[in-house]
Formats: sequence, C-alpha cells, structure tokens
Amino acid sequence: MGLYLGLDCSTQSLTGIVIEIDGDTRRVVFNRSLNYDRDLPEYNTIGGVLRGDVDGEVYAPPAMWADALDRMLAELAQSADLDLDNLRAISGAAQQHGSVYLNQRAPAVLTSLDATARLAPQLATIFSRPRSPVWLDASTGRQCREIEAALGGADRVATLTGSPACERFTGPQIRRFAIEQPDAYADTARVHLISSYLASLLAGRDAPIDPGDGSGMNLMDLRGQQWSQQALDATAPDLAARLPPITPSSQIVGTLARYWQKRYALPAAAIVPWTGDNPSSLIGTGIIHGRVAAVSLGTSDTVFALTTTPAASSSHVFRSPTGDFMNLVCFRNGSLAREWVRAEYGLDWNAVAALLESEPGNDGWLMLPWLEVESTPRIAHPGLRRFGFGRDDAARNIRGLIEGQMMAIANHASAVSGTIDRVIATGGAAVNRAILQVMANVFGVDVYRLDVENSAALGAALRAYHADRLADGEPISWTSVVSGFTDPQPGHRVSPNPKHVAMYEDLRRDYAILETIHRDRKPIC
Ligand code: ADP
Ligand code: XUL
Repeated sequence: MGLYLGLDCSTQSLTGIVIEIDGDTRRVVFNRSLNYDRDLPEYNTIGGVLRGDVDGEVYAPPAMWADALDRMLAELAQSADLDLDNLRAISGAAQQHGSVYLNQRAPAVLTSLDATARLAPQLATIFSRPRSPVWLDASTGRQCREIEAALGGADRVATLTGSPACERFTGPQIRRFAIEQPDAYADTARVHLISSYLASLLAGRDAPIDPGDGSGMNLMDLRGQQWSQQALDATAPDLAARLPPITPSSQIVGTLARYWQKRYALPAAAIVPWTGDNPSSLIGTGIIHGRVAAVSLGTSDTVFALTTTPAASSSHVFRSPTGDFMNLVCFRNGSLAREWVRAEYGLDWNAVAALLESEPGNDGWLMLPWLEVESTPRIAHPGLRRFGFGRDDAARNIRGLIEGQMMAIANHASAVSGTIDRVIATGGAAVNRAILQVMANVFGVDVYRLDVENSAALGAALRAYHADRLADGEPISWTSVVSGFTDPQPGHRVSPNPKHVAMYEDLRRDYAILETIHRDRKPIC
C-alpha cells in the first residue's frame, strides 16, 4: 500500500491531496485547501496577489507560498487517520510562469533549516527579489517586442519555444527585472519557477524545472526540451548560469528534506519534480489521449488537449507530463470576472445559476467579457462591451458575461483540438452545474465534472505515483495511473440541450464577428 501526496499552489490557494493505492483500491484519503486571503491574511493579498505601482504589475510574496506549504504539511501530519509511514512520493503543481529569485545564500539556508521553527521566517535572507511576478502580470509588453525582434519575430519565437513572447511568461519577466534592477539581478544566483521553488523547499536542495512548466517561459526549446541559448541570449545576460536544469518530469529529485521529516515526523518520501497547474491538470482530468478537451474554470479559464504533434494554430504549446505535447489557450478574464459580476449585482452563486437557467441565449444579446486586459484574443483596452443592454440589467449582464466567456472558450477551442467529443470541466467554477450546462450547450457535446475538484493537485499525486513505480523498475502506463480516479461518471455528466445547441451555433458566429471588430477598439460603454 502506498500514499502519494499532490500539492497545487494555485493563484488563490494551496491544495493538498493524498491518494491511497493498494491493489485495486484507489481513493482520495486527504483533501485540504488553504486560501491565501483568508488563511494567511498577514500577506494582505486580494485573490492571492498584490498589485504594483506600475500599470499591469501583479505579484505575490514567495514567502507566502512557503508559509502555506508549511501549514499544509502541518495539517497533513495532524491527520490522525493516515498512516504516513506509507507516504512514498510527493509532487506538485503551481500556477505557471511566475518566477522566484534566490541569492547565493539560498542553498546553505535550505540545508540547515531549524526543524523547531517555522519555515517562512528562516527564508527571509534568501530572496534577491522579494516580489514574485505571477501570470496575471501584464507589464512586460516592451520586453516581449524586444525578445521577438532579437529572435526574428513572433512566429519564430513560437516555433522555437511553443508560444510567441507573452507578457506573463517568465523570459520577458526576467528581462524586465534584469534591465530595471541590474543590481538585484546581479545578486540573483537562481531563477526558479514557482513549481521548482516549492520542490526545492521540499527537497532541501535546488530542484530542476520540468519540461511542462519550462514550456511556459519563452526560454526552452520545445522540441529538444532544453534551454535554448538563443532565447536566453535574447532575454538577459548570463541567464544559463541562473537557471536550474530541465529534467524529465518523472525523474526523482531526492527525498523529503530533514526539516520536514523532523518537524512533522514524515518519512523520507521521494520528491518528484513539480510542474505547471495546466500540465498537471491534464493528468488529473485523465486526458491521456486525443479528442477530449479539458476546460479549467479557475482564476484563469483555460482549454487544453493532448497532442502528439504541436499545433501551429494553438496560442501555446507545452510539453505534457506524458512526454507528448499539449495545446492550450488561456483567458485572463476567468473567475475574477465572474466574481465581479456576481458581486456587482449583489447575488450569490445560486442566484447566478437561476438567471443562467431562466433564459439561455440572453435573447440574443451579447457581451465581450473583457473586464481586465485579455490574453485571448490580446486586448489592450480593458472594459466590458455590452451589445443591446445597459449596465442596470442584472440578468443580462450575468448571462452576457458567462455565456460570452463560454462562447469565447468554445470558439478558440478549435485551435487546441480539431475534434472534441467530450469536455472535462475542472477548476473552482466547475461545481456550478448551471455554468456547465451553458458550456455543454455552447460546445454541443457532453461535459463531465470529476469527483475530485482540484485536478492539478490530483494530477500531481498521480504523477508522484507514476514516478515512484518507474523508480522501482515497474513502469506503468498512464492509463493504469489515472484509472479509478478520473473515469467519467454518468452521474457527473451534463448533456447539451439540442434546442439550445442550434441557437448557440448562431450566437457563436456573431460573437466571433464582434470579437474581431472590437479587439483593437476602446470600449464605449
Ligand atoms: P485557482 O486554482 O486559479 O486558484 P480555483 O480553481 O480554486 O482557482 O477557483 C477559484 C474560483 O472558483 C473562485 O474565484 C470562485 O469565483 C470560483 N467558484 C467557487 N465556487 C463557485 C460557484 N459555485 N460558482 C461559480 N464559481 C465558483
Ligand atoms: C496558463 C496561465 C494560467 C496559470 C494560472 O498559461 O497563465 O492558467 O497557469 O492558473
């Protein structure tokens, strides 16, 4: 019998899931979340992030994630019904693209942590930059253009690294830091992703970056799965020496550091490289072959699918933990926009659901839901665009925003997978059946919700299991890895209503036309 811990350090929370695998018995035996705003209020985040003085700057304190990790392992250790001696391996996932900057003191501090004291205060001296830019940061437009110019244009960057230069990606973020704060950059010995930073804390030593999360940096050669010297040169001086190596996502990094073993009486479990939340969700939603797409309704909304060959049409191509590729499209206006419209009209989620169900199609009225700057399509001028109704009409605003989001996702999903027979819905908003009904009607296919809500954390636990079997000389297929955890349950199926499918086909065409017309225009209402 083995226990496997998967962690997900997402934008708003840290989740820990433990799975037990004992012959054919496969079950989740621990599932907890810590919300940064609520449970770690001393960091003053709103939605897990802080906003900077410069337009578009969004960041989080890296010490907060360490603190959350410490609290999560404390909760795990206190869980009386678990025999943690059987904890064999730990892996994790983190919000993609965000970066953590460590100075040369970090390795010594990590190997000599005092197990009787909290982790975060002991890390106070290791950061060469106390702020970690996160994926919501949109302050690096200039650096993106510079990188694209140095590498021969956006298409060349996309062919080489899997994506055109994007504001939120790590390379442009590092470039801005190196240019604007040269002394702090000079003091930086290591630039980690959030994923590899947290793996390093668990292992007590520098952990590598996995190809899945490495693909979100504009720095990795997508096909070779190694740093591209050309891309590094276009980004910042002496960057190669500052990046950890890239290793396969199933190659064990080491064992749980002494700090955690002593502090929480945990065994020397294997530490498996962490990856990004989207690549991890691919495993946690059981997408190990084509024609199935996942839609994640988290802080960001994403749609992704597995592929054996990278698609030129997809805005992002990442490596997947299975060794294949995954196509992904990301929308910045996800849950925060839904939260905003809910709060604006003083409603709870049940009331939102009732409005969605009462008039599918919003009587033909549409909204472009770009409350903040949008990444798909790239929208520089934020602001909702309402067509045929005003600000005062709560019902039309709610439906306009959520139906608009679902139409945008469905329209852009064609770039990630030519044919979609089924959609797996995940992320915080996937608990809302009315939203999934809109999704099913708009896509015209069955939508499934999974038993385990947090597919990134589940995917991490499953990856830990996979790496553990491999290390034991018992390679196991991905189908066997996910079996029993991600099988679509008929009870969780939301089927499209044929009457509404036809209507949304027309509305999706109108939506696409509006999107094209308005993408470069400023909002007028
Ligand atoms: P992330 O992983 O990006 O931190 P989650 O996937 O945990 O985010 O999703 C959090 C979001 O889920 C919240 O911002 C909230 O808006 C949304 N959410 C939670 N419950 C509901 C609900 N019943 N209906 C719609 N959205 C919900
Ligand atoms: C994907 C992206 C987001 C983050 C946060 O490119 O930026 O989905 O990973 O979840």
